[in-house]
Amino acid sequence: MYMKIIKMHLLPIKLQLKTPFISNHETISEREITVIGLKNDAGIWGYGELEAFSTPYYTPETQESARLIIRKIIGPLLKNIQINQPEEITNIFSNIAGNQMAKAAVETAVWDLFAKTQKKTLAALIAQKMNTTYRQNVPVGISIGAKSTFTELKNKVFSANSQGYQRIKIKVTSSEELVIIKRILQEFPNLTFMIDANSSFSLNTTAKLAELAAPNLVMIEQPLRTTDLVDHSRLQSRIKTRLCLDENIFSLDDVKTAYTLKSAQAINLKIARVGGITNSLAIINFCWEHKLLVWCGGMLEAGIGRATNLALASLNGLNFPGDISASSRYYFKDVITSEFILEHGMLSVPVELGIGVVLNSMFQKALQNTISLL
Ligand code: OSB
Ligand code: MG
Repeated sequence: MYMKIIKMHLLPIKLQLKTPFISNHETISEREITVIGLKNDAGIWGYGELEAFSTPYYTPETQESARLIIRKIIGPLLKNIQINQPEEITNIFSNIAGNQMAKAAVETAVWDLFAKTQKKTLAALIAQKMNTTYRQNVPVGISIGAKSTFTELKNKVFSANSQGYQRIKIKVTSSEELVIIKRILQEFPNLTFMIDANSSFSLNTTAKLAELAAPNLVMIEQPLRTTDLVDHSRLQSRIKTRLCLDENIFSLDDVKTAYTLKSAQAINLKIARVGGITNSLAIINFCWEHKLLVWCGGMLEAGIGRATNLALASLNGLNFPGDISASSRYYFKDVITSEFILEHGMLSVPVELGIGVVLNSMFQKALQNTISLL
């Protein structure tokens, strides 16, 4: 039994963040996403979310560049093909260098569509592909933007903890901020912290990072340059705290290189950054085999991307709570009809088929009114 994709629609949407999100790369106040809608020959819709940012600071792609690639290159590859399994899509796209987020936007929509044709949730389908089980309630953490004073940060940490988030990630943009981080780690000895430098440090920061080691600091994410794995390896050999990689991981090959060089002990896995779910599952398998820790990251997704992440994060065997906060943390108005609500530090996986969320009627209408690119 195979399916054909007969329509592909793209809908760019801008969402206002409740509070600007500050990282070393940029300050984001408005999140632009693109919803991808695929319709198969049985009239079923699958949805994906294009997660590139408007600017090429976090990764090389942008919303506009990725939409161009989807329209001109990826869309035509879907024409008149028969799909038996969602993994086939990754092979169909394999001649396209890079452009992981463009590929992932379409590939995740195919997974959603496929799960719906199989009358399964995406979470159940992924668990089945991985020969393991999944959780109905997924432990999650929060990522707090950078550049707070000690008092501001203390209040944010207090608030995140009282909402129930199971671990707190703090963004840092310079080594000076580590003084504040150190005080926060001491102030909350019973909470679990990560820091994420988004490439703002260099090996000159080694001594300060070594001093930061504490039982409640479980990892330092992406301390060094986005293109580096060698200096990360040097840094990892000189400090006690485990390193985690984000920006330099675009593929399983990158994970293998990082593992071989001992550049990190953990991987922040983002479906969008590695080109989709099939690649994500291959990376998780590699990490499990080689005892690299792996967990599901986030990048300010709207409802469709959040639901897709949650399906992946529901897999039993991911090692840390995901960067998947409640819907209410980010946007005044999301693109889906339901809301992800935090309960006891967990989000529950939708029980409806596929990603289990529905585009709200205004956006669904707007999406269908765009011209199909197939
Ligand atoms: O580095 O993990 C990151 C957001 C945008 C871009 C990069 C990152 C992040 C986050 C936020 O840390 C995670 C989230 O809550 O979506
Ligand atoms: Mg990061």
